[in-house]
Amino acid sequence: MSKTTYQFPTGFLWGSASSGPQTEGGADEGGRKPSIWDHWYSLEPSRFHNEVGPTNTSNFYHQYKEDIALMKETGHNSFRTSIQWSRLIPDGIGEVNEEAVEFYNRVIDELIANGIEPFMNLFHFDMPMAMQEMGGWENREVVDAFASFATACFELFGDRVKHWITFNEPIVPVEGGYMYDFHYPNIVDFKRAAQVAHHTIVAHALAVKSYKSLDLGGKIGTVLNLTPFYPRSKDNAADVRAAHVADLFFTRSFLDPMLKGEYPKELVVIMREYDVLPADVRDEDLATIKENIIDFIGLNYYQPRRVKLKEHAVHPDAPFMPNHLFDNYEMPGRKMNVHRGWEICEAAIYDMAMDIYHHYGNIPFYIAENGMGVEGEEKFKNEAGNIEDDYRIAFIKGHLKHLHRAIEEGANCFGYHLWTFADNWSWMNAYKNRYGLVEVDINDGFKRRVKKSGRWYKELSDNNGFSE
Ligand code: BGP
Repeated sequence: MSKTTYQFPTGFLWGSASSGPQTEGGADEGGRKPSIWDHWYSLEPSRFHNEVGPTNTSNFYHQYKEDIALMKETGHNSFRTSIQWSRLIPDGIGEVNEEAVEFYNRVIDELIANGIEPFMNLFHFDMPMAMQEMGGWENREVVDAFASFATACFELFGDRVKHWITFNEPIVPVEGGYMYDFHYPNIVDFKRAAQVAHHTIVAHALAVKSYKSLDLGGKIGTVLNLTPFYPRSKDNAADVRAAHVADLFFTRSFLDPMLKGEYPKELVVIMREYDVLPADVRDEDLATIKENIIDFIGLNYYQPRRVKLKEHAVHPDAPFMPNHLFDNYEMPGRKMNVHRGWEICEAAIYDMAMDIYHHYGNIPFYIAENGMGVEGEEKFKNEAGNIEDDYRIAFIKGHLKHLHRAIEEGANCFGYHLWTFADNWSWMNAYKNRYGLVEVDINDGFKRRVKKSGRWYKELSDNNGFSE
């Protein structure tokens, strides 16, 4: 059988994504103060897998040089991490921590010296505790404090960092913290969730405004998790409507204000009907959102969501949630990542790319996260002790084929970042699911060992594609 070659555009970015809180460790070092994660772990350690908390994570704070060398070895020409607000401005507002400035300067300079383009994100679920004590995203003063933090980052590092990201998956703290009880402050109240979402979007727009006013010659974007929604039956109007409503709540809610400058009107109508619109939305907020559109977008994709019409009644006293308007649907025979319990649907990456192409002016985008989490990955070690993760290589190839198809049809994609470079701490899941190109042994001094996928990723990047 003849081989097909998947060649990507010249200058395509290959790399991976991670975040400060998930990799740095050193939570109590260098003048950092607690974020909501340190605080929540101190209250309820049992809610974290194997009670592993955020204090040490993967020791990047000390091992960043070794890690950056390994990034080079695994073919990275770009890499995303985040600046921890709780490290740079430990009280959220006020003094900049000089030790943090030195640390992030060293990381950025080391990346550039190794030919790796830094992508810097400003918020990866990590609200400083001092800000949460003031009400977190429910309080407008926190919105302004974030804008000041963003400006400080641009001024300190913007001479070298040319790709900025305001937020990673901003809907996740809304879901986790105010709807579904998997982030601190564990509130279950959709109207407050909507307020948090709105303030997050204003904070994002203010950061974009600040960046553009500084004229530093780089680009600013955001990273959204755009899980596509598919109806159980394309021929059933109620199923199609259910998928549309779910998509309004979970996709268009952030995508439209960030790329089109306004909230979807249909979503506003539904939220008004259920009396869950945020209490405080000002004309000046809407103007700020309208005037500050991003330059590019990062798309995170792991799994699709399938929905059907609401078939089961909701208890009349249950707090309103969007899934009162649809039910989840499990497609029989779906392809699974059995280790993580997530569906694998590679073609969805094509649908996401074409959505941006058709409905958002074909704005430049990159895949900012995609990856395969595996629990108990040690069982795939060979005799030499190296993890042979052929399943991860197959996963990446499967998605790249569909991304390649979208690019051939005109999608404006400039890169692919895998989640993640080296195994890292993942919130409540701690070290349960391993995603790295590089293994991190948390029981043996955070020792790194390149997996088979890491070696393959180098070939992929060197060849700017692959053949099969
Ligand atoms: C994404 C987040 C990452 C990371 C990843 C894996 O949504 O942006 O921070 O945690 O998911 O998650 P998990 O370990 O739950 O599989």
